Amino acid sequence: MDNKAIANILYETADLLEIDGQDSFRIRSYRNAAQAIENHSQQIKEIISEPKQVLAIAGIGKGMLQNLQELFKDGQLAVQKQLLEKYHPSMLQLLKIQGLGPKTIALIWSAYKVSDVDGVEKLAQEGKIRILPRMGEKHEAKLLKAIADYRRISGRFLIDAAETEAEKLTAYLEKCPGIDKVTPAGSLRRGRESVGDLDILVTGKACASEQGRQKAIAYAAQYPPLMDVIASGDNKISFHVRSGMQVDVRLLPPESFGAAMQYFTGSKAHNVALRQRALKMGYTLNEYSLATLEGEKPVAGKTEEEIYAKLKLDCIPPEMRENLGEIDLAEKHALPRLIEQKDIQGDVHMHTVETDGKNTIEEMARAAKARGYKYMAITDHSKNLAFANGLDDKRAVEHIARIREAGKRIEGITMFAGIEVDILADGELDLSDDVLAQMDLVIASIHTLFDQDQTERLLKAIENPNTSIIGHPTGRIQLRRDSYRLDMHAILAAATKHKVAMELNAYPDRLDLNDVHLRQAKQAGVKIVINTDSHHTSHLEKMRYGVLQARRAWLTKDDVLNTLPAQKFAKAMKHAW
Ligand code: DGT
Ligand code: CA
Ligand code: CA
Ligand code: ZN
Repeated sequence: MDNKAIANILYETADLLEIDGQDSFRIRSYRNAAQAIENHSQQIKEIISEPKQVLAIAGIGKGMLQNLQELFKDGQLAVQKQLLEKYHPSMLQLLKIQGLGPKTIALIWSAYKVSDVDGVEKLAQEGKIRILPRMGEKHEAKLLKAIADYRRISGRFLIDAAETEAEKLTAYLEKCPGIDKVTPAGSLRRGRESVGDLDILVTGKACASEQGRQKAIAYAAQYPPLMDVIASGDNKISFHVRSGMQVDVRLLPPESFGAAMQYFTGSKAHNVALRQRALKMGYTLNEYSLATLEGEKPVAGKTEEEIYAKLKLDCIPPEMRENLGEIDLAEKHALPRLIEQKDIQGDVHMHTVETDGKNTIEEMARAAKARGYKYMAITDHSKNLAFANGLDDKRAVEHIARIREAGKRIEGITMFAGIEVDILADGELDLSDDVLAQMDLVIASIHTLFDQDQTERLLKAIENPNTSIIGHPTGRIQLRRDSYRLDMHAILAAATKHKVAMELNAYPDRLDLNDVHLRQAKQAGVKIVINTDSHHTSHLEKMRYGVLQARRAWLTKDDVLNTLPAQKFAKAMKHAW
């Protein structure tokens, strides 16, 4: 259980206590502890056995320490469990609806004893919400819209959330006797930016007999975060976990594991194309094996590699399996050598306590160095972002001096002084040319006025000779806010002309440019920089989601500037590549 997971449980418990009408002091103690843990740089799991260290965290007292100890011992909190039993686990889903807080949920519960999304929607449709105290027609209409929005996005989860769920469930299933391999397949394995449901494949000798499978399925049904079973069969169980995510667990005998990996990794389009190829070659392909058409004699099934090999194909990386021409390339032994995490030499978009980051220059530098990077850049916000305490010219110059000074002190990593400067309404940059020219690199980003078409603004920013990179170029926040309007072709053409790089923001809720845009960029000859946009040392590891996205777009090392050595990279930031 990492700090984020602990914080989530504490936040949820606080919400449930509020629904239950408990005293505000107690509720606040849970929220404060959640916030402290979320922002704590050290993992609680590493210090839980040393109470003094846990108590040293501001916002955590003796009572909360006991809660944390219980959480690590039992995997859950008794108080939370009791409250979920008293109301219903579906309460947690209601809390995820925008604008529907614990107070309103408590009100609805006390009047109608309803605690699920469908039920609340029905009440609103029947005009039964508006008649509650402090509510009205406006509230009711807003609630209906919020439920519709929730439905639209709640079907999907961000890749990091899906990965965390998959890791927890995998660790649990691996402990089942007779199971020796548990692997996620589906869209998660293909590295998609969001995931609909989890597909978990399980194999081992337990999967070879009916009795063994029954035991394994019964074991899976005991998974503590399981909320409700959707379906359960001889070799499959589907259920929801507490986050609302659906999980499909499938049991396969070892001789079919490769065929199942291939089939359930997908995509569907890739599978259809592959099956057609198999048929042409006199085979049939399904989730159990590749077999001869005549006599149905299996010729491959244990591993994916042998299936692709029998079909006379190089093994295709999961991120490429979308039927976009990858099968032709595999046949010609011409698959690209996709970029890998180890190719990344530096991370050049991150914030510090000087604006809205949580760590100092020094802490960020040491964390980047610990990841093995050769270089990094500090790029705090500019003054237009007032709520983030953005830098004006004077503070920016002082900050550059501090970054350069830290760079001298910290050996083994090159530190670039940069800025994430706001692109203003008219496309001008938020700091003076003279200050921007002193930077090693300048990331220009849009953070305001999302409703208008951004093409002119971005073109103007690209033409500014100080701009090195356009940050998170579409402005989308996945599952919350769509991209602003922009003419991507025009922007990419200008970026090529002015040798301005485009960012692939690796932070899981951004991940823009997306795969389609990245392919367009490559075609237009635009170079990419993959950055985490870290606001905390713990965010630096999000780099791998950016790398996955780049792989989905078939990018190689040569397409990405922060695979270059430091000196060459520095030149590229001044339009020389
Ligand atoms: P998701 O869950 O929406 O993020 O996307 P996937 O790709 O994980 O899709 P899912 O969970 O419906 O199915 C997992 C894989 O199973 C899918 O990628 C390919 C395979 N599959 C599912 N349905 C079919 C089908 O009708 N035909 C074929 N050939 N494969 C299928
Ligand atoms: Ca899936
Ligand atoms: Ca599925
Ligand atoms: Zn930004």
